[in-house]
Amino acid sequence: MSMFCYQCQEAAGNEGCTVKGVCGKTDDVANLQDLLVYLLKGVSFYAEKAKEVGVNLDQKTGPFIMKKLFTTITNANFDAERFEEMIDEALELRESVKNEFMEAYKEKNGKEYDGELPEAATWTTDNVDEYYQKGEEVGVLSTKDEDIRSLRELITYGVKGMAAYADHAYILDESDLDIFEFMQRALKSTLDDSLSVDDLVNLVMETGDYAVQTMALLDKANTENYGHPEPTEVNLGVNDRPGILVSGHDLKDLEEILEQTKNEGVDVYTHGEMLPANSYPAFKDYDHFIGNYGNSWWLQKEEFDKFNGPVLLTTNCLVPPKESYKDRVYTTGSAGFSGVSHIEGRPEGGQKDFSEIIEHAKQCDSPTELETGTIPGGFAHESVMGVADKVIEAVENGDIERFVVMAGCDGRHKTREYYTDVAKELPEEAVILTAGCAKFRYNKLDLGDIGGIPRVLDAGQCNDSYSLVVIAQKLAEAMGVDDINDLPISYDIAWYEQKAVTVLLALLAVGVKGIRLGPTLPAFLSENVVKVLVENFDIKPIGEVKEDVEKIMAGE
Ligand code: SF4
Ligand code: SF3
Repeated sequence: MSMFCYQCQEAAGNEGCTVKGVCGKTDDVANLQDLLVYLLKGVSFYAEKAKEVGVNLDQKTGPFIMKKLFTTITNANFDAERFEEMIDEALELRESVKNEFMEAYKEKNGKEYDGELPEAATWTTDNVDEYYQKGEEVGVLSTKDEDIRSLRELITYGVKGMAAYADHAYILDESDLDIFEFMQRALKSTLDDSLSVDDLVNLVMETGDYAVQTMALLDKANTENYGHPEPTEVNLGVNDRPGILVSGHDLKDLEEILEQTKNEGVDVYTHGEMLPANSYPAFKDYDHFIGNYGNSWWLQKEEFDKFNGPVLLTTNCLVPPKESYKDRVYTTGSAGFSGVSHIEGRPEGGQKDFSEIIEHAKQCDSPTELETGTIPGGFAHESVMGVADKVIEAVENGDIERFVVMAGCDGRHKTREYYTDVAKELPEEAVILTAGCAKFRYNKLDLGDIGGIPRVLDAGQCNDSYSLVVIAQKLAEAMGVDDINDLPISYDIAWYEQKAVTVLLALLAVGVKGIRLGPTLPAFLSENVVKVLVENFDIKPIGEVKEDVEKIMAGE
């Protein structure tokens, strides 16, 4: 076995990728990612120990841990060289926080620290070649007990998704030291052999609480910077000028691309998870912001080929590019791929320099049209609550019988046709609430509306699942319902990568019960951990379409 990864829904055989990732991740990159995460746990160890002797290093360690964790989520970064550099940096930072802790300890206690140190806090080498071997040793399977391993990984993946959302907020100048503190405490806890299954279950629940806090922070950052999303008909067609296609989740990158392409004779389009950007007031002012091109991430091989111009991946999900368009792919931020141009970070107080992409676009043909027409978007909490009276009236007079939350991710597997079929099978009295790229399985079906309310209400990106929580809470308040589980809302969630794990834990944290999860339950959940989730939260796997729809409509 040369690697082991089971962090996403497409893990080989729903057990784990052991030779190469289904996502395209090589064993080298997988092992380097495992070593990086291990060292981040070592950094977290010292940062948390330092607090015990009165030194808070979170400003220094928090952002570092957040940014590096983000690069290890599925389909973000495939570049071994970048991981080698990040490991160098992690070793350097760990050394520096170790020294700060040791000095503070000595000063406070009048003697050298002689407590235990986990290996993640001590292992080091000068030889880059050893990174690969070490990564293989310290990965997922290094925890032997299956339940402890399952809980440690569940926590780690929840924190990875949290890191991604926290980073988006951070880029927009919103941060919260509590979140950094929790991320470190959680990572440090995964090194602690004295913690029981119960301790770790409690930490899983706490991860959910902090997931809610992080998503709320990002919601604040997005809406304060770009306004509240408003109901919008998003154009699916193309113009006849060359274009730049922006994918991923980073709104700041999109903003800077739009600014830098003004009057350049180049248009800008969104792909995948960037689609919701079309509904933000701040971006609507740009005449050369044309609309959305294509569908969800896994279709990029065909769609990027046809786009003809440069494509910028601001985050996941990147599929290893085909030679036919590889020279037109650019990455930035957490994203990376060996041999693909990477746009460097933002200088203090300045903008990223996208001139290379803009000049490239000018040499390209305009995009080949894939489709025409529009799709509705922009139904985040503010716009849905703006029509709350109408919604409540429709519920009270029976026009709306049920809301079905179908948020989450999309993926390659044929089994995901389930979500298209459920959308088609749901009766006309059901409204789908969605967020994340899961929506591409049904957002172009013509499902009509209920008294002007579209039957697919798209709140935005996966992080905007927070909006769906706010909508549920506000509806409960307006309808005088104490428990959100008493609302006519069901949850039929699709997951793929670790941000969906974060979203799932957030939903559990706000008390949602009876979630259907598919297309498969995570490979990283052991039988006993599944039992805990079933007993406490009535989580269930998806079943047959017709039967599930009947149960959903019956509130089961
Ligand atoms: Fe396999 Fe998913 Fe890990 Fe990629 S991220 S190696 S597909 S489990
Ligand atoms: Fe999609 Fe990757 Fe998860 Fe943000 S873009 S939802 S899969």
